[in-house]
Amino acid sequence: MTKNRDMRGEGLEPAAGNGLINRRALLGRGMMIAGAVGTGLGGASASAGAEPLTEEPWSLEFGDRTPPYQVPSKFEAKVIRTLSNPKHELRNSHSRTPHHLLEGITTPNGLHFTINHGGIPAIDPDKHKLVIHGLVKRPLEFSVETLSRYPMISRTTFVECGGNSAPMFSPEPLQETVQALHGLASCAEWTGVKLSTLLEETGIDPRAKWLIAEGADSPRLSRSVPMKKALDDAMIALYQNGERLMPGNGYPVRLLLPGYEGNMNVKFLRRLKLVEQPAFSMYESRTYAPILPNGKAYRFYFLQEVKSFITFPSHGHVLKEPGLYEISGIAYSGTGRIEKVMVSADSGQSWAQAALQEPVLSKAFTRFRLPWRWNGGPATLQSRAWDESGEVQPTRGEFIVARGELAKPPPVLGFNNQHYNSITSWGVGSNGEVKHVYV
Ligand SMILES: Nc1nc2c(c(=O)[nH]1)N[C@H]1C(S)=C(S)[C@@H](COP(=O)(O)O)O[C@H]1N2
Ligand SMILES: [Mo]
Repeated sequence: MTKNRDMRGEGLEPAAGNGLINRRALLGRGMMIAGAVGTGLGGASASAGAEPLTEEPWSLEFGDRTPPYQVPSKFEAKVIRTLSNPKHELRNSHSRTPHHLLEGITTPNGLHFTINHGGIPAIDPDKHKLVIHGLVKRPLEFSVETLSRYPMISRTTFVECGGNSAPMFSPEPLQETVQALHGLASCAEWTGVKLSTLLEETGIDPRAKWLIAEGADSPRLSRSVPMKKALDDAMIALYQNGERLMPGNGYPVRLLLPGYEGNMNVKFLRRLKLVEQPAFSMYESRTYAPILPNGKAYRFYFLQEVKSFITFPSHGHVLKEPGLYEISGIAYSGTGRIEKVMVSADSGQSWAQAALQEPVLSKAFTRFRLPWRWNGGPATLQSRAWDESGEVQPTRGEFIVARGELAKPPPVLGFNNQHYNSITSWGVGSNGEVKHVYV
């Protein structure tokens, strides 16, 4: 906590020159962003005499039918996930969340990112079973129906792939959207049964220190989870934002480990085996054991550490004219709540504290906002987050020294391109275009 207080940044309130506006200074002032209606002046004067259109450019005939399950407006057709394997070749498939086109903290189910290493299995929930066995007093088999009869909880939490933001290891900043850079993280309200509730039913042999979670998809993806996490906030999720899990997100049952590496959140969950030693499965020992510049590798890297990025404005957006904009972005930490987000518009020379939108939930996306007056000149926008444990997002300089850039050629075994949680910088040009830059 002392560390946190030191880094609080008193005295870092809006500095002169960078155009960041203290929220309080805005209260009581008109913002005058809307164009005046019908005055023909094109300015931002009060729109006295403004009237709605009398003839809409769309048909006023009786409108469309009401579908049993509604989907977004056809005018939102660009708000979609990007796919790494659109031809469905027999390899892994990623779909990425379009953060630059979304708001708030909830990722709609159709836009939640997915990674599936062996396609999406078509599991009949009436036939699916979850078995808990190994070092337990009573091995038990649960159907989806019996699981649904235990006391449930809902929890809003993010899931993030350990490989999210891997393009940030590139020695040159890639001109990509926040979707391409950071789209392997999403946040939803998950509902299900606490794993500790089920472990009370089976009983735990005191020798059990780990459990091995296994999926019912073709790779039988499996990961080792410390018992401490299993008994803390691990959850067997059945619902996602109020409806049953999406097929790509683990239907009908998934393991949810709030704040832990995406890969450990085993989907299509069929088995939990309590054991004394971790399994050292392929995904934990090869794929998700990042190699460091000194040649050593992490044995386990469970935590998704404190991170933030600006979603507006970001690459792909164009600012039409100088004036007032709201910088908006997402911050999160696998450790707990977000404590503070600082924003800079001048490459980190001065910083202002962003407003955190309520609710600020533990291990969930937190929306931050800060008004910014763009004067039409070049600006470099950055965000930096602190969590309640006092951890702070490292600067890019600090991060690259510790973790390295992408090796050329890439290493044969393992990757040094995981768990990037440093700062993202967006350069706004005088033409209003936004570039990805390194500072
Ligand atoms: N059974 C199974 N579980 C899995 C996977 C998988 O392919 N099969 N992918 C993992 C990976 S790599 C990640 S990052 C997360 C992604 O969760 P999501 O697809 O719900 O976003 O699920 C993990 N759980
Ligand atoms: Mo992942």
